[in-house]
Amino acid sequence: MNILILTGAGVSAESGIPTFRDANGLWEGHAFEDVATPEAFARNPVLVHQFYNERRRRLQESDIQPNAAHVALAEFEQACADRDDIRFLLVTQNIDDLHERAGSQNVLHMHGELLKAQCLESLQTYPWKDDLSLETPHPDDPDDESKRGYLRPHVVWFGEMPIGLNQISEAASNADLFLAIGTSGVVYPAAGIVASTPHACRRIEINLDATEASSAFDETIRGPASIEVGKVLQ
Ligand code: BJW
Repeated sequence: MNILILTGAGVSAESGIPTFRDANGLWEGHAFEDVATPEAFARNPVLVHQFYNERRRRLQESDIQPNAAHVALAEFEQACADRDDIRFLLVTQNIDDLHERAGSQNVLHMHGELLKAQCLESLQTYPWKDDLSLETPHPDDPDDESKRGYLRPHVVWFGEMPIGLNQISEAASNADLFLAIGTSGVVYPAAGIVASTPHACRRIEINLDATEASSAFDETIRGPASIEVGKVLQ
């Protein structure tokens, strides 16, 4: 049995991390064109760094912790690992590390990771907990003044290619069970995964509300991820 799970911002909402498109969501205070495109970063890197610096700091505050949905997914992964007849892939659009903190071992972050920085020149990524700025020394060459400010947040902006698409596409086309949790289904290619699962696949959506993608699912469960994920995976 092949199981593919896709999570979105809704899975981390109950941990205190704002979603994008809900009331009080991240895009309410910012036009995404100003902070989440390569053009925005080229135009105003200070603003973009500030936006991600604030989110990186917030993610590391002590009240931000995995919730019961993250824990249920980690426990399910562990249960699958003990069985030869189940293949399991967890794909997240989230850039937080709450799946890992809950114990998930193998998470595909298709939109990148907030706690990593990427060198603009080599594309090499580095674990990163601190603020980034145009003055940040390059980790490979901290004394080279001319190589300051070469790091960007390791996140996938609009117009950029998401990470791991071949693996995701292979998992989708072989899936027997596809579960989408807490995602609005408006951002592609993630929103298109459900349509690329085979006819016989069982497709379940867990979300507080109906989404643009709901009609593509066989079952839609309305409720908070922290309660519904554990019930479905029991
Ligand atoms: C709960 C809950 C609780 C709340 N319990 N539920 C026209 C048509 C088709 C595509 C395009 C188009 N024009 C442009 C495009 C492409 C574009 C796109 O999709 N745009 C659309 C907006 C139209 N996509 C791209 O550019 C992507 N790249 C690309 O396409 O490359 C080319 C290519 C790819 C493949 C093949 C060939 C070519 C890149 C997209 C990158 C997205 N980046 C962001 C920012 C990442 C960094 C950051 O965090 O700042 O990723 S945008 C943002 O949206 C973030 C998220 O991962 C992503 C999805 O959001 P998500 O997770 O769904 O959150 P919300 O807020 O939207 O929804 C939360 C949901 O949870 C809601 O439904 C709530 O109800 C629910 N919820 N609490 C359960 N407790």
